[in-house]
Amino acid sequence: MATRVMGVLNVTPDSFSDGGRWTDPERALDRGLAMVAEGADVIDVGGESTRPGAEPVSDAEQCRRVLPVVEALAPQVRVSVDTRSAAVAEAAIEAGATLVNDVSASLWRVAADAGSRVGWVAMHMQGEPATMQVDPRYGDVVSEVQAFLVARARAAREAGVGEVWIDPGIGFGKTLAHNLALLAHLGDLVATGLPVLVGASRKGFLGALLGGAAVDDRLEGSLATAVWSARQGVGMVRVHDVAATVDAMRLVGDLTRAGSRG
Ligand code: PMM
Repeated sequence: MATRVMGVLNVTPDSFSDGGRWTDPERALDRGLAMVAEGADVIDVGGESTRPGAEPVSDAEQCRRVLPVVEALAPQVRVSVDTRSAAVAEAAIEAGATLVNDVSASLWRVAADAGSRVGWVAMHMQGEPATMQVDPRYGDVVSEVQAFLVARARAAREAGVGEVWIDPGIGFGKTLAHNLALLAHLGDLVATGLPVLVGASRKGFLGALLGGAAVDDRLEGSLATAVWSARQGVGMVRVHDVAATVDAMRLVGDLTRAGSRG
């Protein structure tokens, strides 16, 4: 199946890439609809930045930021809510979200209680955003992340969640080498049979690999990573640059089909 595209919509003053740009609900709605027109399958609405060093945001403030946007977008497109808070996830589901994008991998009961129309994304993170990049360590990052995600997915399935995604959490308590190892071995995650989500768009490791490129100058790296992920069998990529990602993935998909003679 074709890899789906999740468009990032951070309704925050301080996210590393789009922070402060979509804090007005009307502008956020316009941005969400523009990403739908560009080919996004899901819009991921978040009210708390989880960039390295970020401080937690209260439930009330997250709700104030995300609920109007979720409510306005949900009739037009599938909406996910990017939160670590059960209360915010519940309120967003009430407002129309049907996917809980959970960087804490702990909210599966919220999805289970919401019934079969709501899915759950379990993302791996070592530590907490405030300190996760200080000194991340693993024995074998690929097998540790995979074991964690498979265990969380099993717990969610047992609780009754029908749709469970796993995400290696690029940049969440990981060095450059950890991120590269996880991306190089995405096939291992895909081989679990669980649908895999990857969010690498504009992240810091791309800046490092691209000679210190600033956040807005990481498009080539973001596209290369999205295409790579799709070719490894990843089911969804979480991106800021939807139109360019859709084009790049379609082009490589066409090439792949043209090259298969079977
Ligand atoms: N990355 C960010 C936020 N939420 N959710 C998932 N599932 N996977 C990710 O990699 C991920 C995420 C941080 O990026 P942002 O500040 O651009 O939203």
